[in-house]
Amino acid sequence: LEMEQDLRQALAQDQFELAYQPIFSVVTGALTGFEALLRWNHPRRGLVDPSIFVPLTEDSRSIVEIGAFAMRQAVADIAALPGDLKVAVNLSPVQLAFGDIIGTVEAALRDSGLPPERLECEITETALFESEQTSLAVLQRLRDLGVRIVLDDFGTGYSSLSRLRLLPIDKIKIDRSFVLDATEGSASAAIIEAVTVLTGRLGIATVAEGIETEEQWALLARTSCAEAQGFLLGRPLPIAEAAALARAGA
Ligand code: G
Ligand code: G
Ligand code: MN
Ligand code: NA
Repeated sequence: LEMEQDLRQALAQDQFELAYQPIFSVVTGALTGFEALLRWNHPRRGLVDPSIFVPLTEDSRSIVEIGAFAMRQAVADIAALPGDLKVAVNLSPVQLAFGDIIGTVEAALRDSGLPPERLECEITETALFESEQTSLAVLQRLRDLGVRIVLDDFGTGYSSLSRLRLLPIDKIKIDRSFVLDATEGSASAAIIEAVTVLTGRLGIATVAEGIETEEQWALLARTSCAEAQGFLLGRPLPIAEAAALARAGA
């Protein structure tokens, strides 16, 4: 309750910031972009993790305004970097249902000059299935702008592979639970391999998350997965450090 009260002033008091986790090409090892991750810099508690405060902001619907801030900031930050790096921004289903996400994205792209194809909107599989009709219509309109749609945490929800072709998505992010168990010859490794082949046939790209060991990275290189992120490759970084990484790769 105390946290909910504090959250009400957090946006006005500039307490939100973004961390940028680098994403790399599995094939070339080159930096391809960043996932923007929200952080709440609480005056007494310090950095509060989104898994704790995002659900609270969804209940009060303040995620609509906070999410709009994150979208504008992330798009502006990445547009200012050298090269043609992409930025992935997480969207709450509450933003799809109640906010003017289309207007927010249009304004963010217009004000920053970022080409729409360099913006990826991540939505979790579970969220998509919960409020399907509204979400699908909004995702389709985002896609009409030229923005890419990524299905986050893929494999943890009600994934039906055959339904993939019906969803307006460009990429799936293979959940870290598969990567965690992906040792040579494991079932998880077989699933990653099969999913990347199948999505490839459907024209859907793949990114794997949660790469923590050299073994997982090497194993991924033998699948058709195009991109990867994880603590082995790079932690979420403040924008200044993300910019340094971008300049080094440019
Ligand atoms: O950064 P971390 O791994 O702690 O993120 C935890 C969760 O918070 C992830 O599921 C991530 O998708 C979510 N998250 C991070 N940033 C945002 C954001 O800007 N908006 C929404 N809706 N969720 C976010
Ligand atoms: O649900 P979503 O994919 O948006 O969550 C992203 C979260 O995953 C971020 O909070 C980030 O800190 C976390 N994350 C990124 N890489 C790794 C990793 O290699 N291992 C673990 N355990 N978490 C990771
Ligand atoms: Mn994500
Ligand atoms: Na995820």
